[in-house]
Amino acid sequence: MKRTPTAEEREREAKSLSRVQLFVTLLSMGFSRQECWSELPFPSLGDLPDPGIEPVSPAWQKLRLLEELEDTWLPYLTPKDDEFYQQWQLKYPKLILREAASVPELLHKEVQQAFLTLHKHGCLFRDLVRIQGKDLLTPVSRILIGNPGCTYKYLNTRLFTVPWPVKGSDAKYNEAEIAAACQTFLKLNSYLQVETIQALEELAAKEKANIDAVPVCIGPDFPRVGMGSSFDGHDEIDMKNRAAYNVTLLNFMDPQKMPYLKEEPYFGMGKMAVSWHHDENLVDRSAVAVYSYSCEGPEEESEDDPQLEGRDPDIWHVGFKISWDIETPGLAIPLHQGDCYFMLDDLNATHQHCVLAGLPPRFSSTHRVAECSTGTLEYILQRCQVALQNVREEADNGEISLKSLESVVLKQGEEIHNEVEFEWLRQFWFQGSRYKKCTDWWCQPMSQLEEMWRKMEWLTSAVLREVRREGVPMEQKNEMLTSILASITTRQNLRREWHARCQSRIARTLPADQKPECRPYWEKGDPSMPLPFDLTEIVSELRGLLLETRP
Ligand SMILES: O=C(O)CCC(=O)C(=O)O
Ligand SMILES: [Fe+2]
Repeated sequence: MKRTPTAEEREREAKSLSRVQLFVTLLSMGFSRQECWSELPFPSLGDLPDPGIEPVSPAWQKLRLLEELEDTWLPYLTPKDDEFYQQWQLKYPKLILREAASVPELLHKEVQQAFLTLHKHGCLFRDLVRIQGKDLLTPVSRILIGNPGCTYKYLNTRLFTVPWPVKGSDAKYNEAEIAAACQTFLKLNSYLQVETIQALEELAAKEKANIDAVPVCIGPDFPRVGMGSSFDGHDEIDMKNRAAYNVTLLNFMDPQKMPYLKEEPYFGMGKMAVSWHHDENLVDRSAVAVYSYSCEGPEEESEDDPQLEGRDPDIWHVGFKISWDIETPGLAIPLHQGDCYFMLDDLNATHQHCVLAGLPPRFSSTHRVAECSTGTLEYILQRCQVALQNVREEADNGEISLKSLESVVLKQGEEIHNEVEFEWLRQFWFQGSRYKKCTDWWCQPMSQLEEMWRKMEWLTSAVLREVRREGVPMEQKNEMLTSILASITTRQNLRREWHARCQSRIARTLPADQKPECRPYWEKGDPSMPLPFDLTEIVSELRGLLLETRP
């Protein structure tokens, strides 16, 4: 039976409605829905990206919106609410919770021990991520474990896996305990993979049952609802691929040690450890499985007080909302020690989630199918080989001669040069020496990539020699210049940006082993390098040459 709302609840509901109406108004004004729901940290008054900000800019509108909504919230549900389970089933059917009791006790013990081991050895780190051109330190500490050579990129930060011991892996770890922990997360990965496939099958069966419930009188040719969705045709292979987790991103946060946590801005769900977001860099429609370990003592379990509104701020929760929908209430799902939840199929694309902090420290292991077509060591090594195929001969001093001066070849060479420098070397060294904490796995590959990159510096210098050489026909010069100028300009801009990031105030606050290193870096006139680090002069020279050779 649904109870009658109290006067207070009615008032709250009315406020929520006016909040909904405000959203609707903004939407009808052409305010993008993404802006209403952006997961990005929104600026406070003293924190605007640009003091001369236009009064109609999205940042301004968002600010206005939040000002207007000061003390009213959109509605959300917790298990205390009567409509909670019904709404979950209806609006969030691809969100699955498996409570701790359904997971084998031995696995709990092992996994929880593994979290504590990695924490004890100092293997988790806060990331200095970049959001909208700003450097921010995540409140949560993280480590990526997964297939050897795999990487995962989020918020402009490429994380490199500490390998788990898949067949054929020769990974060495600094401590036997760390090795055991990585093995445990591989075991958890297999368990969650099986659970995911089972949950996907159940979901497919449910969808099918719904389809079959549609009356047949609409005829055989009529396109039936639900058909052509994710579960037709090659469903079994798709299902397996979409549950083939290749990495897990571990999170840790102790709220007692985080004096400032952001308040959830739309629903008033309280302190957030992770703001609203979609998970990035995943294979389309792939699942995400999360094991949640809040270090709560049994005596701390608080009794649910039915008088209190909203979620219990002592308990960790995961929050969900539908991305484009301003009417469906959000959900705050309590997570107790050892609970697991699954985001199936396109849930991560259609919904956003956030993590709401409780009192105790908490770990989570978030298993994902990282989209790593351009994110594995194997891939980047192959790319570098392609670029270096243009080397004809190499002299003792490093100088090289080129095989081809064709513009497609030159262009590709310079693009790969940028890719290895900015997506791999600088990303890796920006994270200080953290990767040495657990394993030396990335040391040799990084030296190898740096060596290949160094040769590319000689490649670029050989190309520059050609465009400067007297007697080369204007047309050919023009083509060469056109093919390399964009990449070299990008290189100059990105070098400046990475250099500044490494020197930033926030970067300087990090402990020695996490201090960003600006690498590769060399001083002007370094005899071992053919070109300067700072390409300002070269870029203007090339621009000048391009003007001269214009047809
Ligand atoms: O810790 C969790 O439950 C989820 C964390 C999360 O959303 C993430 O790391 O992307
Ligand atoms: Fe997430």
